[in-house]
Amino acid sequence: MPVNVAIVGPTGSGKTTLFNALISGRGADGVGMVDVPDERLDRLAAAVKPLKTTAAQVRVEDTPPGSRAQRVAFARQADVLVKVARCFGPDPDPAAELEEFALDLVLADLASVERRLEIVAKEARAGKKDAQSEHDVLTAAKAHLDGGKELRTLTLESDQRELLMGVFPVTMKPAVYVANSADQLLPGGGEPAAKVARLANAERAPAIVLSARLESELGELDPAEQAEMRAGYGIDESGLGRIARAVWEAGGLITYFTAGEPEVRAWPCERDAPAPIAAAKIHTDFEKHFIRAEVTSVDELVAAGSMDALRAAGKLRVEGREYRVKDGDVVFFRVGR
Ligand SMILES: Nc1nc2c(ncn2[C@@H]2O[C@H](COP(=O)(O)OP(=O)(O)OP(=O)(O)O)[C@@H](O)[C@H]2O)c(=O)[nH]1
Ligand SMILES: [Mg+2]
Repeated sequence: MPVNVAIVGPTGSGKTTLFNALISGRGADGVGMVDVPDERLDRLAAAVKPLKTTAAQVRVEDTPPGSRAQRVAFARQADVLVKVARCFGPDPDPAAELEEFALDLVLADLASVERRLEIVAKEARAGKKDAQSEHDVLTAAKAHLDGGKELRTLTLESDQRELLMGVFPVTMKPAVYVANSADQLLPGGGEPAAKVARLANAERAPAIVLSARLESELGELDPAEQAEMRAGYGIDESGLGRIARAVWEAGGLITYFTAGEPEVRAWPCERDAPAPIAAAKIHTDFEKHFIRAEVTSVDELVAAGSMDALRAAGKLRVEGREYRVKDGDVVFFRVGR
């Protein structure tokens, strides 16, 4: 399943420009599927020469025009938020604009938390099991939101987190910050981008500096021209590549690979997922029928040329149900039926 990314942020910050640059023509009506660039996948494909190569995908969606409430509702359905801030044009004040935008999300969460709190308060008085601990978490969340802060910055134990997830808070979603910078301030982005970075650091979220307009212009060029023009701006990777890596980091994702002759493929997976859960990304039945995982690395596979060659040489590691699949693993899942 693709990762769902919503492009959100203040009005006129360049969301649609960035969206168009990211999808470069492969999408419509504000929704596009994007292949995540990954040099490891390219190396695997070059070594294995499969019939088909399939990249990990993100589903990118642009904020549709609408009211503030509609914009909040839109942000709710995403896995990861990409928050675009205006760092170009006259008097950019990205910190103030991002805070104002965040406030809409904070108010929406406050409403959900307060609604739930009313119910849980009654349950707690009636002595219902677990109601008191939920009441405590909601009260802490309410105080945090009352202070104008997003729930992402509230420190919680994992069981408390779980309880709070019950109200589907939008300010707890992982976020990536994009400082949409004026060309002449690239690659660093200057003072406006520094403000965005400070906001992002405060909540340990990744921040990226790019120019959405430049990225969309680059999309028109062939790869060699793109690379040359990027180098002229001191940029060494596409905006898409950098955003994808940040989305993976913020969303707690890793990529593992499968490498057969029919298909070489990259699979997004939650970090620290046990092997059967990782296998279920390929097919839901794989979780139940999981027998073992045969594991190697991209470099080993590229050197050997195929999984079969590694297996014959006894160089595939055999791992069981408890194994946590790692970023960059190349895996063959043995499943029963
Ligand atoms: N100089 C410069 N202008 C940009 C850049 N990105 C967007 N713009 C301009 O900013 C204006 C708004 O861009 P949009 O992409 O429509 O912004 P938006 O966030 O989608 O706007 P809304 O959907 O109305 O909230 C347009 O005139 C863009 O051309 C950029 O990187 N540099
Ligand atoms: Mg727009």
